[in-house]
This record gives sequence, structure tokens and C-alpha cells, in this order.
Amino acid sequence: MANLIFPSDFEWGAATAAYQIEGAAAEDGKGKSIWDTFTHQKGNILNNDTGDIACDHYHRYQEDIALMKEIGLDTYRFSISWPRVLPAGKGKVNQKGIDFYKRLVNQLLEAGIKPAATLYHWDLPEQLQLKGGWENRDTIYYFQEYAELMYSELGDLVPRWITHNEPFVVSMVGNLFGEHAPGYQDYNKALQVAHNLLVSHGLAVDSFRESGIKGEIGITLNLNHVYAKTDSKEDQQAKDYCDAFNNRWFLDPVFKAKYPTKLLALYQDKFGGFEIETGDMEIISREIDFLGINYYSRAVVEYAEDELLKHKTIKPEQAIYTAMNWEVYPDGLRDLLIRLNKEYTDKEIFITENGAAFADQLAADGQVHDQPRVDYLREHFKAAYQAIEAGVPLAGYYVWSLLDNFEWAFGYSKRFGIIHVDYQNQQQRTLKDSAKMFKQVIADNGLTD
Ligand code: GBH
Repeated sequence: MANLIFPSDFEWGAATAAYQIEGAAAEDGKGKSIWDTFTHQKGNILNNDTGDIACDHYHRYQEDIALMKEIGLDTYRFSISWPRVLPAGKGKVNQKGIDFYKRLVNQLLEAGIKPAATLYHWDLPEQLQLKGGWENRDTIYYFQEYAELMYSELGDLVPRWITHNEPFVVSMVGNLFGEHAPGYQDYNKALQVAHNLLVSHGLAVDSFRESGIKGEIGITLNLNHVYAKTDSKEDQQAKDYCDAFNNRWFLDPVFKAKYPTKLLALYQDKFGGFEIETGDMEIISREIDFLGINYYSRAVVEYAEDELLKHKTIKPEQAIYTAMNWEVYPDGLRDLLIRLNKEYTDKEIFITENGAAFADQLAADGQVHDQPRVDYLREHFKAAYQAIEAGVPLAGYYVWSLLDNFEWAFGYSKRFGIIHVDYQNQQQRTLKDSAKMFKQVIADNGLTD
């Protein structure tokens, strides 16, 4: 019998993103996104995989909703492909794209599953990238118009909205590390992109309030709880820099209307800064209804004199690592939630993503015995429970991911799903052991420690 029981209104869900599962990349009038372009340039993605077909969810969404229902999900988080509904990013609407999301949302509601829609999970319309993408301030206003379109089309049906997924990854991984579309390695660009994303978030919140629709709106940040290798003053400084770069750069503007002072000064000194218009910080810090967090692992850092940000990440030995080489560290989720509640917000928090990639195999019995993922999820559920016990208003938990899918730079080589997808065999879906475990957790609204 389950002895760790969650609050009765706690919501259990799973998450996906449009480019990672939909496929139908050029169907029914969809425009190209920067990910279509990026994946078709050889060498960007492992095995030169693309999202052209992905899980073919665009055609199989009914089957996928039936599987969600079988697992017993309370809620499902998906993202809307901006170029599917606005092929050029602005202007002419693609009705067939709108219709797809209407069908999806209506069927979810019919199945008793609460839809949660993310407006931006990285697939910027290519036409907007040609005009400078997120670095161009105009994109902010096009995003707001796109958001308004979706509120008016789906606002009565979708009770939970997320403006952006992981502005850190969009700005830094896409424009500083160059591993994601659009593939730049330019600090100035990355900082301007981060700022513009945040302003666009605030404006999309404004439009949401003005629309008068009933639901709730928030933003999803990927947060990396940071630990110092030792108590030394240097390592503590390293931790502070790493936290400012990864976490506070986004948390502080959203909740405190300012950038971290020390890091902002360093950026201004080093790169001349980026453009912040009068009123931007007020826009960015508009009141939201909830904070979404994506948690996968922690960071452990030590002091590194030669680094711009005075730290480097170390990989603790004697730890378990996932197929992404990310350390399994459930306590970090608890610590992070407690910190957010203490330092940033009393609002509800949703874990909008948590999960792990492991080298799953379809076994001879036709099943997928993904014990490492079962263990990973159970330990993180327990950490979430502990945070609730400590008083954190954690309201729901979306597992990443519903399906194995296109894992960005790693293509199809990494499997995060609780449902196995056999890309070689007509996209056959199989519930993994982790999905069955999750089904039980949902049925019990809790688990046994
Ligand atoms: C998410 O991003 C995305 O929202 C989702 O689309 C994606 O499929 C999923 O996660 C899985 O990758 O190398 O140890 O320093 C995750 C973003 C950013 C996760 C940085 C881990 C650092 C790990 N992440 N990160 S480490």
C-alpha cells in the first residue's frame, strides 16, 4: 500500500514538444522552422536525424491520447508549432494547423485529460530567423500576436498555458554553445536573445490577461540546482557564478525585475551589454500564475580561474548517470523546490519536465523492462513528496516524456519515453515498465517509500 500520498488535487501528467513528436514537417501548409533548417544541414545532428517524421504524432494523436488515458494521466503538456499555425511567423493563418490543435485539445478533453499548451518549444518560423530571429526586437511582437491568435482559437479549451520552454536553452545552447538551432556561438547574440525572449514572455502574459480567458499562465525554466565541490571560498564563488548564469539570469528578471548585479556588470564590461528598453524589466516581471520547472540533474562545480564565469562543472564519481551522462540526483529536486519557494515565489510550482534517457531494449517478451527509469522516477517522486511536506505548493508533475522522440542534437539515439516507439516497425507504441509503474502511482495518488 502506498504510504506517501500526494494532495488530492495533485496533477500527474506527461510532456512532449511539437518538433520532437509531430512529424508531418511539410504537411497541410506548415511552414519551415529553424529546426527544419538546422536538422537538414549535415553534421548538426547525430546520424543526421531529422524531425520530418518523428513519432508521426500528427497522424497518430488519437492512438496517443488512448495511451495517455490508459496510463491515467490527469494532464498532458504539449507544444504548439508556431510555423504550423503561422507558416511565415506572422500574417496569414494556416487553418489546417489550427484545426490540428483543436482536434487534439478536444479529444484530450473528451478523454478527461487537462491540456497544457506551451507556445514556444524552440521551433521558430524560419522566415523570422531570416530577419534576425529572437535577436531582432520585432520577433517579440510577432510572438505576442501569435500568442493572441492561439488564445482566441484555443483559449476556452486550454486551462493552462506556458509561454516559453527553457529560455536558457534557447538563448545559450542555440546562440552561445551552437549545439541547437540556429547554431550560433556568439555571447552578444545569446544575451540579446535571452532578454528578448523574456520580454516576449511578459507581453504574452499581458495579452492573456486582456483576453479575459479563464485559464492560468506561467513560464517554464530549466533549473540546475548547483552545489559547490567544497566549502572553500573559491568554490562558493564558483557556485554563485554558475547559479547566476543558469538560474538567476532568468529567475531574477521574472520575479524581481532585475538581472543579477555582478553578472550583468561583468557582461557589460566584457561585451558592452545588450539592449534593455525602458519598461522592459516591468514587462518581464508581470505576475504569473505558476512557475514551471524542468529538472533533470544537478551541477557540482569548482573554482576555475581561467574561465570567464570562474567555474567548471565536475562529475562526481560513485554516482549513477543516465544515457545523457547526467547524474541521477533526486535530492536536488527537493532542494531546488524549497529554494524557489523560499527565495522567489509563493505561487504554485509545476514540475513541467522530469525524466531520463536510458538504453532501453524491446525484450523477447515484447516488453520494455526499463528498471533504471522506474527507479529514477520513483526517487524523484519521493523528492517531490518531501518538498510538499516541507511546505512547497507543488501542484503537479509532468514526466518527460510521454513517448520516445527526437532528442534534438542526439536525434533518435536517446530514449526518454515511458512509451517505447519502434521507429523501424510502423511506429509501434509499447508501454514500458515505467509507464505501468506510473499508472499505479497515479491510481494511488502516491507511492510506497
Ligand atoms: C529539456 O531540455 C527539453 O525541454 C526537452 O525538449 C528535451 O527533450 C529534454 O529536456 C531532454 O533533454 O551536461 O550535466 O551539465 C533539457 C535541458 C539543459 C538539461 C542543460 C541538462 C545540463 C546537463 N538541459 N543540462 S550537464
